This record gives sequence, structure tokens and C-alpha cells, in this order.
Amino acid sequence: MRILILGGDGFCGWPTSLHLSQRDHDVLIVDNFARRNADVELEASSLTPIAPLGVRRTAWRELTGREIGFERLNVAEGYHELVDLIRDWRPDAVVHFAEQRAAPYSMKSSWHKRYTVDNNVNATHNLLAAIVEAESDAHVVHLGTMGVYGYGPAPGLKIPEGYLGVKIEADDGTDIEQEILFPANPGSVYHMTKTLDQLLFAYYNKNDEIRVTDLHQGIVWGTQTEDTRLDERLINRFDYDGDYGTVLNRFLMQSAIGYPLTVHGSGRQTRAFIHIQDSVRCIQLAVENPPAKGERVRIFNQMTETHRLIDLAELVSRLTGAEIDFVENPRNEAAENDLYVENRQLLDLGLVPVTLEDGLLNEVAEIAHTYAYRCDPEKIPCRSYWRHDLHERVAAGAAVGPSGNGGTPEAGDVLADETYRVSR
Ligand code: USQ
Repeated sequence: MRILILGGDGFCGWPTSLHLSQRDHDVLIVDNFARRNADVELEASSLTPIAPLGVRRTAWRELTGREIGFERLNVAEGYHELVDLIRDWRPDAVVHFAEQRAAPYSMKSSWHKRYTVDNNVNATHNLLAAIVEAESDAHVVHLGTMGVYGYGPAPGLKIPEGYLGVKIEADDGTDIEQEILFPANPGSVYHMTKTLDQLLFAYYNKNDEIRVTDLHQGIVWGTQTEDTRLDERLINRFDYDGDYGTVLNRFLMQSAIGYPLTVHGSGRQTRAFIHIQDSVRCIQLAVENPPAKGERVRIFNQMTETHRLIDLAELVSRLTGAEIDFVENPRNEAAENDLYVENRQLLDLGLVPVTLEDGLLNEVAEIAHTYAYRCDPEKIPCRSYWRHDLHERVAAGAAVGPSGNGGTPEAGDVLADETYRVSR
């Protein structure tokens, strides 16, 4: 198949590009280096030394003889270039990762909120409109998030794969049965953009019969896949900073440098997880098993296990001897929740998950310890606050960071929109 990978230089996009290329698909990456530019803005960088995209592609060609193409394009802004690309290159599938993906980044200031909405919603809508205009039959495979369901559904309810069966009582007393999109309940501006994406997909699927698979992915952990491991020039990124680092990878890195594990609030929040190797395999399964023309948007829950954060912290602590630090939660989220998730469809397509129990120690040894010397502990505290009152308390000098390791944020951390209007 000919596969366009929008956002193919990022944490999920790069290993997906390699995995699909390895399976003899013809891969073309589209990227505007927004993720690398965010590192420049945040003065943070991947724990692992990521090579420039040109070096990555050359290394892949030298090792495997396979070519991965590249087009530099901002999908949210370069609509006409995108139409031309789809018309000329004629992809069978488009994998869409070209969105700002960090919840804390999306909540840093009103500039970041507006950037996340503009970028994500326009990127998705431009793609759908471009497929129609280019008269393409490409299957869209989108990286959505488990966060569209929210973390407060009724205890005991198993979250279905996208659609909820409902019964409504009509005026004449009869029952009307329907399947509707599971009610959206986003927990950040970033997560909200993914719920908006769902409506765009539903509309274009109904009106133009665009074939869409929306993958509601949990929190990805791990760094390397069998392909990125082949050569250090192919290594995948590993984010540990307070904006882009996700919880389990942060705990692994923190344990490697002797930094107390930063558990937000009670630690009784339950979240869904998946290893990066399983993530790329799920995308391959979705690409190779497209929905039929006219079929409604297909939704898979792309996760393999659920855990409470405190249980993860205790597991990492048992394996490594790390201390646990309960820090005041910078987010506005439920202190505690249950999470039961249906994920049959990907298992039925043949997914055999990498479990946390099997892979965790390997990850600590292979990545966190090897590259610990590259860590800047200053970048570890989360300095993005969900609510204005917390912003103001921090501005007034209240300690909201980790109790040790100099994590107390400073007044200057509260970024006003003005700052970004001037500096951008
Ligand atoms: N958390 C901690 N300590 C930390 C960092 C985070 O306790 O040092 C907590 C957060 O408060 C939250 C949970 O861990 O309760 C998850 O936070 P996260 O940063 O690992 O994940 P999240 O912000 O939800 O976003 C990530 C990805 C996003 C993806 C999402 C899947 O950045 O792209 O969509 O995971 S999901 O969480 O299932 O919605």
C-alpha cells in the first residue's frame, strides 16, 4: 500500500513509519517539525539523542535498502499543497498524527490553548476536505485518545469501542434504540480537540463516505521498537519534561536519576496504557484491515492494560528502590476513578500485547539508565496549571512542586498569553 504518515517525525509517527516500511508498504512522511520546535520553545529535549530526519532516513536506507519519502508541510495551514500531494501521490491510506499531543502543553497559557485548537482541528478538517477535493478513496487512520471518554464514567461501566447503545422513550411511550458516540468528556484543551475530531469524522463519513478508523489510544510507554533499535540513528524520542513527558516514562527516568517519583494528588487516578511496539502494530492492523465503503467510522480502543498511578509508582519503586513523592496536582481531574475498557477488536485482529510486567525493567536498563546523563532535572516539574486560581497561587509564591529536588515553580512560570503574542 501507499501510505502517507502525517506527523511521521514524532514519537508515534517515526516508529510507525519504520514498521510500515519494513512490511513493504510505500511510506511518505509529511511533517513540519512542530514537535522539534516545541523543544526549542520549552528549552527541553528528548532523553534519547534523536537524529535529524535526513539522517534517520539515510540510516534506514543503508540498513534495509528501503526508501522513506519526505514532504515538509504544515497540514493545518498548507491546504492546497496537501490537496496536490494527495492528488499526485494517490495514497491508499493516510495515518494522521499531525496534532499537538500534550495535555499540559495545551493548558500552559491561552496562546497554547488557541494554538492547540487551531492546529489540531484545522489539520483534521484540512485532511478530510482535501481527500474529497482530490477525489481520493484513501482510508484515514487517526490517532485519537482514550481521554475522549473522560475519567468519570459510572463505576462498573465497561467503556465500549466508541459507540454507546441507548434507549430513549418516545412521546407515544415506545422505546427508540440507537447507537451514539460515547458522550465526550475531555479533561484538557488537547483532549477536547480529539473529541471535536470525532464529529468531523462522523460528518465526512456520512456525507462523503470517507473511510475512517479512529484509534482511541491510551498512554504510551516505552521508547524503542524492533525497528528503531536497529541503529542509534533510528532511536525514538523519550520525553520526560513536565509538558511532554507521560507518566510512566517519567517515573522510569526519575528512578534512573534518583528523583522521587512525582505522583499527582492521591495517585488513585486510573489510566489505560499501551507499549509503543503494540501501538505501531495496532496501526498496521488498522491500515491493513480498512472499513468498507459506506461503513460508519470504525473505532478501536487502542490500549492493553489499566493501572492506578500509585500502583505504577509502587511497582517502579519496588524494581528500582525509588522514593515516591505525592505532589499537589497541577491538573483539574478526578482524584480517583475506575476504568474498565473494551478492547476486543484489536485483540481479535491478532494483537499480542507487551505487558508492563515483562517490559518495564528492560526499559529502565535500556533507555533510562543509558541516557540518564542527558537529563536536566530542572525540566522535570510540571509547571502547567489547569486552573487560574492555581496559577495565581503559584504567582504569589505558593509551593506546588515536588517537596524535594528544587521543584518549586516560580512566578515567571505562569505564562501569560501576552508573552506568547510578543515572542511568537
Ligand atoms: N501524572 C502524574 N505524575 C506525572 C505526570 C502525570 O501523576 O509526573 C498523572 C496525570 O495527572 C494524569 C496521568 O498521570 O492523571 C496521565 O498523565 P500523562 O501526562 O501521562 O497523560 P495525558 O496527559 O493523559 O496524555 C497522554 C498523551 C496524549 C494521549 C493520552 C492518552 O500525552 O497524547 O492522548 O496520554 S489518555 O491518557 O488515555 O487520554
